[in-house]
Amino acid sequence: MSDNATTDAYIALGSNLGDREANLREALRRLGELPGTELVRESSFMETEPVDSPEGAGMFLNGAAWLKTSLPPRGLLAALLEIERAMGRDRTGQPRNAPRTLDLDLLLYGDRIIEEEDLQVPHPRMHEREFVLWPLLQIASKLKDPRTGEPYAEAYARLKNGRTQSHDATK
Ligand code: PH2
Ligand code: MG
Ligand code: MG
Repeated sequence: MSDNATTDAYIALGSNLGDREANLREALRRLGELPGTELVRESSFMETEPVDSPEGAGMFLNGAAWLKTSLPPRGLLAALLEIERAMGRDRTGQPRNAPRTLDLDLLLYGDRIIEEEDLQVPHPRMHEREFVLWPLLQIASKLKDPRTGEPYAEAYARLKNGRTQSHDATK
């Protein structure tokens, strides 16, 4: 569906447990079936090294999705958590960033800035994570950080440069 009460929302998808590709595909299907929600575009999937994860965590498959939705931010967040849960995500007694069948993070909700204990939009670490920005820019290359107005393409370029520069003191 699509009407003038819908908002563009961007979701990061990640999996490093079970059949990762099947998990991401099923998650995309479920996102498109949420009430008042249309899946506008999905990225390809990228295999990435685990970042900030417990020792021995497996490689991730990451992707991104662009939704148009009439769900409010908290309604969308609840729906994401419910999809994670229904697809076997077990959060009980797990260390931070433990391997997971599915992680769905709300990155952006229109231009909204939300600073609450359990919901921060834009996602506070998205601009420093290649595994988020690469698929996101693939589906929406002109997106800007609603706080600073900086194009995410510039944040991504900086990440890439920073990585080579850190190995080359002459630059
Ligand atoms: N998610 C995390 C922590 N680290 N690393 C990769 N490569 N991909 C992720 O999706 C990821 C991560 C927390 O959610
Ligand atoms: Mg995450
Ligand atoms: Mg998450």
